[in-house]
Amino acid sequence: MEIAIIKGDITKIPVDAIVNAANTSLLGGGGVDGAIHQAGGLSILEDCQKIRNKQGGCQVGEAVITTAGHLPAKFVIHTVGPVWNNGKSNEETLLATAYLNSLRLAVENEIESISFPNISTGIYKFPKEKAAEIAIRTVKEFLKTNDKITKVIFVCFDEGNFIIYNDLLTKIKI
Ligand code: AR6
Repeated sequence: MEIAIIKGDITKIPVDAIVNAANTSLLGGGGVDGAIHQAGGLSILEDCQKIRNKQGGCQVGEAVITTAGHLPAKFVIHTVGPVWNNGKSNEETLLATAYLNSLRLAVENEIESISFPNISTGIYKFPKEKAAEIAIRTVKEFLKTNDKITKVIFVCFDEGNFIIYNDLLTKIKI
């Protein structure tokens, strides 16, 4: 089992499943969500619309799965991280749940490699260091008891997150 950290654009890195930092509407947006829909094409939005028709979107901390369209992946897993509210709205637990539910959905779909963006650390303003710690801890704990996923890639778009992840990856022991 391998955990890798890459600096770059998540839409360019081949994996079984790319995780998207979506919003509850599943209709796309800015940031990584915009990049994924733009690069993946309309088939992703069509799948999102089917999910909306069935269950009305995706709650914070939940995850849903769609085609990956033109992306170099089989699936996109859309999860919704919390908006940072000074730690007063259960944001830390909700962020961990977003990672966990994405990993569970990956296992259910026999996904072996999965890439994560730094969920909630852009438009949703979650403090980067705290978010990285939660992401790394949740993934490490999950991999300890699951051997179906063999590779997890944290894709950092900005230099700040890249430095934080590299610093924390070996420091966080489970
Ligand atoms: N590849 C990898 N990471 C990226 C890319 C990319 N192409 N583009 C941005 N990032 P954000 P959030 C990083 O704002 O904070 C959307 O409008 C970015 O540097 O995309 O969870 C949704 O529809 C940051 O570190 O997501 C929601 O409304 C990380 O991705 C809302 O934004 C997350 O930033 C979600 O906000």
